[in-house]
Amino acid sequence: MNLADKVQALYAEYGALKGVTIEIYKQLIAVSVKNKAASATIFLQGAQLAEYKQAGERPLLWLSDQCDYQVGKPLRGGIPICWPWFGDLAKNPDQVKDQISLDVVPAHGLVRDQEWCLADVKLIDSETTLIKLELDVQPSDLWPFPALLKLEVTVGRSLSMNFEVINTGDKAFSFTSALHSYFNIAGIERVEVLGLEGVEYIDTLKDWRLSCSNNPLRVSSEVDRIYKNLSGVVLINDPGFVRQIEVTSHNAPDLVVWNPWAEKAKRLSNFADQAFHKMLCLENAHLLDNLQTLAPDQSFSMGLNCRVSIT
Ligand code: TA6
Repeated sequence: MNLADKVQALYAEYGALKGVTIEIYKQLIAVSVKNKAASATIFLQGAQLAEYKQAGERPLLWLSDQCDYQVGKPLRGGIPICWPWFGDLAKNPDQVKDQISLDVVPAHGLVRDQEWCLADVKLIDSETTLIKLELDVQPSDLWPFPALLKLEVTVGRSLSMNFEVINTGDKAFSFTSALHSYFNIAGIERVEVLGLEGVEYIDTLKDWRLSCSNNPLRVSSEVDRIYKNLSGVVLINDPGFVRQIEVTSHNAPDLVVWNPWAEKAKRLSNFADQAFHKMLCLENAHLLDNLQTLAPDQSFSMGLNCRVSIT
């Protein structure tokens, strides 16, 4: 089915719902929803949430203005889904790595550039819209295990996401994954991240050494850390936008904090040289020793809840 036919079919199914529109961005299809509390846009490719905005607030998420919107190219920004491995496969546990026979594989797994199916859009009430997407993963040279992935996004007074993995095959498999959220901030130099004090982290920029700090995190150079086994709310305090972003997760014990800063920003695709001032990634995940293994018919889910509060 070509792009126009897909859009027509989606309109036939969901176009009558209040506040729901089906949109085309160059080669990609997106579903936008708007209700009394918030609005959001999610792309079928990668089930990638590109924007969430509470009514009367600035966008919660950062999205590059250099996105290509091309088939097979994940958007830079929003909330990409990283599965069945996070980051560089070579840095993943052997139990994950040894399942893949190919030498060259994409970073952050294989579902960011796949077109997911829009399984449902429901108006729960005047302030809450539920969007469901699914991906039926077929065995391939890249990943030999069948699986069904489900993403549920609740757009309301806060943003909730639940990512589920179901082993639909007859063999067990292991994976790591993350919801790779890019948050929209006024200026990285003035931002503080609260809630990580005293939490051990792996510093991937310092030979993956374990470290810990009792101070709120302030960013003044490239940061790429994996905070381990944390619980509770993490806050981005953003005085420039006079707001805080609250991020909580469920069943995702790890949190990656990433900003490329100036040098790495120049090497990133679809990323303006100075854009590092305007974004900060907090990525709810389960990585390394928190990898997951699913037997046939077993399922696993993790998720996040984010909201903006005015300071
Ligand atoms: O989340 C941290 C990270 O692994 C960084 O090291 C950087 O590579 C970032 O993800 C973005 O990865 P991408 O493949 O989307 O360019």
